[in-house]
Amino acid sequence: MKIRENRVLIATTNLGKLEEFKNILETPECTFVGLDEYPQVKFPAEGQSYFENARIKARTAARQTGLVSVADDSGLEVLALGGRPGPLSARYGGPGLSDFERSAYLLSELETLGAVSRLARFVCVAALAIPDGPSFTEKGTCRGVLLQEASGTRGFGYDPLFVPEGYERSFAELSKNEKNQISHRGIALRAISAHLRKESFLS
Ligand code: ITT
Repeated sequence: MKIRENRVLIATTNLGKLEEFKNILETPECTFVGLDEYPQVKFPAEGQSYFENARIKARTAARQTGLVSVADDSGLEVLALGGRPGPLSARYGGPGLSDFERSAYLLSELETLGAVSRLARFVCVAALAIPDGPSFTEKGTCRGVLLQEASGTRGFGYDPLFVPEGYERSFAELSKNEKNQISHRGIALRAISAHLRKESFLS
């Protein structure tokens, strides 16, 4: 199986993720393109598990474009909330909320519960799909604690709330490279990159 023109489609509608995918996967052998070049791709509704969702996103994009495609399904798991919001992170608190409003909703929920523990982790399952070929999935996690209030302006989603273990700054206060070195997405995508670089996939 050869990668056509070495083009690899990053199948995400989340611009924060897209930028991280490009930085983490960057390799001279491949040209990475986004869904802006393939607006016709239609994704089915998401299921309940990271693995199922990631595989479906990558396989759907590969089938509909004929390109090798990568995607992820990710989320924030909060110990005091029994692992919520988890795979529902993007929609937590209801549709139409901004990242800031979603984070505020999560904080207010912890406050209402009087939660003592602030432990949380990010989870990312990344998937690589080869058209008419195999798929691969890889998981990455990053443990940390949640702040009492948002801090920092970089990144996306819940980044301003999350301080990774061993750090005193939130993901939104770290540089892109610092975050990508230790993040759930960095870990999962570097493992996916190893599959992508396998000689048999490159022309
Ligand atoms: P695509 O399905 O199009 O990729 P999405 O944002 O809907 O976009 P997910 O269903 O995987 O993707 O939801 C992941 C959500 O988890 C994301 O929207 C954020 O709210 C949160 N999240 C995941 N990784 C994150 C990170 O690195 N920093 C902050 N929040 C993150």
